[in-house]
Amino acid sequence: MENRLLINIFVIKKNLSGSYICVNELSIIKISDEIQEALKDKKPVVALESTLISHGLPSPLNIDVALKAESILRDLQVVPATAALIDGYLRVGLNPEEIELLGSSNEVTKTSFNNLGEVIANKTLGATTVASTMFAAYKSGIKVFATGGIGGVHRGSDADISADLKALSDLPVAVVCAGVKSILDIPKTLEALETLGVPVIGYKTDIFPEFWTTGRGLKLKITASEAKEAARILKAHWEIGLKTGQLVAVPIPEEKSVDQKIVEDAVSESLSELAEAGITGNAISPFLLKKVSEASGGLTLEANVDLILNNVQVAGEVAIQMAND
Ligand code: PSU
Ligand code: MN
Repeated sequence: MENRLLINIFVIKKNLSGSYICVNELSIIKISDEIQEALKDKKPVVALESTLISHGLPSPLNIDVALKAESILRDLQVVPATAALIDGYLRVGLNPEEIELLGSSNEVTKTSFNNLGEVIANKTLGATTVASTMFAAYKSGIKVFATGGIGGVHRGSDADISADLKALSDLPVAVVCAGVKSILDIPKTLEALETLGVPVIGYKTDIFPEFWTTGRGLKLKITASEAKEAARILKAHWEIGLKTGQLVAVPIPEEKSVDQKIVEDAVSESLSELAEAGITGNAISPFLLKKVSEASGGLTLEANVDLILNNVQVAGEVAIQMAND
């Protein structure tokens, strides 16, 4: 066992967000100097995940999108904090070469709570999902995180429920996303979020967004008309003492929304291929994303990029408002 795991086992320190963590955790979680500095100065920071780079989008488009997401934040004077597992560390804040590596290597493990320890222990390359990025954000003291869409309850199999829902139930981080992919059971996912006490704030909408489309009419009870209002609601939830994550659900811009019929046909074709291919576990979502893109003639892939970048912009604006106390 290495020294870093043996020393300071009983030393507890306050992290940047004011909660207590063990020093040995701190030494496995490496937060870049720039991000540490920004958090210390209460400047806005937005966490970004890496599974959408390694498993969600094809290469080299994935690298362009990941770098573009960072530059959108920088243009807003917000510090990007892309998370990944590299050389035995949970890293928060990557350089462009590391982003390129995640986007081009075939050896990246999709990492959630159930295999985070294993990827750290074996020092392999790992991409963080919504769940593990929320964990990285929480441990670093980052309050806002942008992604494409969260995982949820899978269609046809109530037993396949993404650990993203557990993370949302357990970790106080705001996840800015375009709702849930229609490869999942969206009404059941919304019910699960309600049961877990996770607020779903519709951003300029009262309809739950469905990733590639603006949504088919599942009503939301909370709406924010601008970033400031979203930040006010997010803060109040935590200030009262609730500890869950929260969703800011941002619809894909209307003009970029894919036709509902095209999505439905592509999803049902892909779901039947899934059954034939015998794909299981955490390979299901990446398989379906790829198939839906093929079946829609690339329309959903284009929309996926648009919605990610739109969410990043909104997350940056929300983080600025969160930082304005
Ligand atoms: N958003 C995207 N593309 C993705 C994802 C989100 O636009 O690939 C990833 C996230 O990392 C999320 C994961 O956590 O999909 C869901 O995987 P699963 O259903 O296996 O929990
Ligand atoms: Mn699953």
